[in-house]
Amino acid sequence: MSSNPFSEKIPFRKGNPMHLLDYMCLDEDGAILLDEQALRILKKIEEPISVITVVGSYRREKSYFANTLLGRHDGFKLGSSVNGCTKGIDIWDTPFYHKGKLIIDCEGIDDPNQEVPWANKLFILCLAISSTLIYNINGIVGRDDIEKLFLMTKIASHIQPPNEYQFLPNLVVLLRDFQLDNPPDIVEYFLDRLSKVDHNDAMRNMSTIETDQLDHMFVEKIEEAVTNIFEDLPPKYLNASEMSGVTFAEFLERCIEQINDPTNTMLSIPSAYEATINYAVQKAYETCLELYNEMMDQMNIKGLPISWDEFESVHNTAFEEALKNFIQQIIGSADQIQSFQKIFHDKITGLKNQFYMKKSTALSKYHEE
Ligand SMILES: Nc1nc2c(ncn2[C@@H]2O[C@H](COP(=O)(O)OP(=O)(O)OP(=O)(O)O)[C@@H](O)[C@H]2O)c(=O)[nH]1
Ligand SMILES: [Mg+2]
Repeated sequence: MSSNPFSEKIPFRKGNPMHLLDYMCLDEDGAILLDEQALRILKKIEEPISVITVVGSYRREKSYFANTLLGRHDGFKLGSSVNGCTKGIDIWDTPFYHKGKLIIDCEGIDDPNQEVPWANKLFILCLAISSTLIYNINGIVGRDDIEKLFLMTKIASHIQPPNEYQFLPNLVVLLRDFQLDNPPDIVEYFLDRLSKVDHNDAMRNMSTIETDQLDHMFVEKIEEAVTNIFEDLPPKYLNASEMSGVTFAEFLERCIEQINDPTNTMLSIPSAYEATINYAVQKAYETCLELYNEMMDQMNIKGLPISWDEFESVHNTAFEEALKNFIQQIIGSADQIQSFQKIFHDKITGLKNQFYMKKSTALSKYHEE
């Protein structure tokens, strides 16, 4: 895709927008459909992840702001008609995942053509998966916006939070196109003097606009807002553990499974956490025991017999490496982590005994020969 950087102060991120999920309207209940390819991309991210989601009313320049988070004018698709442009949820595909930052651009939540249950589900899902939720308001904060925010606090009551840990994301209220001199006391705001741009066409086509065509105050306020958002960006937590892309993808799937279940009236975060923890630990057992086996197999390749000291030293190195990987992959409470480690230790002892038998057989054969 063409690339139109925003300004030097916000790092330019390469990549492309990608569809993460869609809503499919069925008879009475709709279903959220996840894109498998996007899931695969998320599952490749092994680092801790932070998730910034831009939500708000439809046709209010949300996608444009999501682009500025990527240091660009273009990126997520912008729409110039009165109809909603972004549908479902999009993510930025590969750009700065190595630093674990995921930018999410959402469908507007009150498009008149939209199904009301979907708008609620979309907002519930965004609350559950974000570490920073940017609520985009355009113009002066009016009764409508206050009502919408109030409605959202009601929607949030459909989420059952975990008992011990803080769960809800950081909320950034982003006030756009504010035209008065004294802004209200609100966490984030910025002035937009786009009306000074000579041609209306420019505003209709913000993805190709050049930064020096924009009012410098607008650019400055965007830079300030973006910098503040990244400075205060928390990682996405699962209780006290940081989620990696792998665990985030699993958590997302479990949340969607619950939201899609028509018999479910609450999104239970503890149960989505539990399923995610189990998935992470099963995967960790699998990959780390395999790693141990591979490292121990080196003995056979090099050729038995070896001395018992050498055997212990190969085991110790393989065990340390496997344990290090295991600890990196598992998540959960301190008690859970301790019990997972104990089980892992027992499993490794079992495998060590098998290698011990192999070596003993090889040794006795050696002495017979
Ligand atoms: N006045 C003004 N127009 C803007 C601004 N940012 C983007 N636009 C233009 O507003 C139109 C809509 O922008 P989008 O970013 O697509 O809006 P959106 O909220 O993502 O829209 P949906 O995805 O349909 O809900 C586009 O034509 C943009 O070029 C801005 O800060 N001020
Ligand atoms: Mg959009």
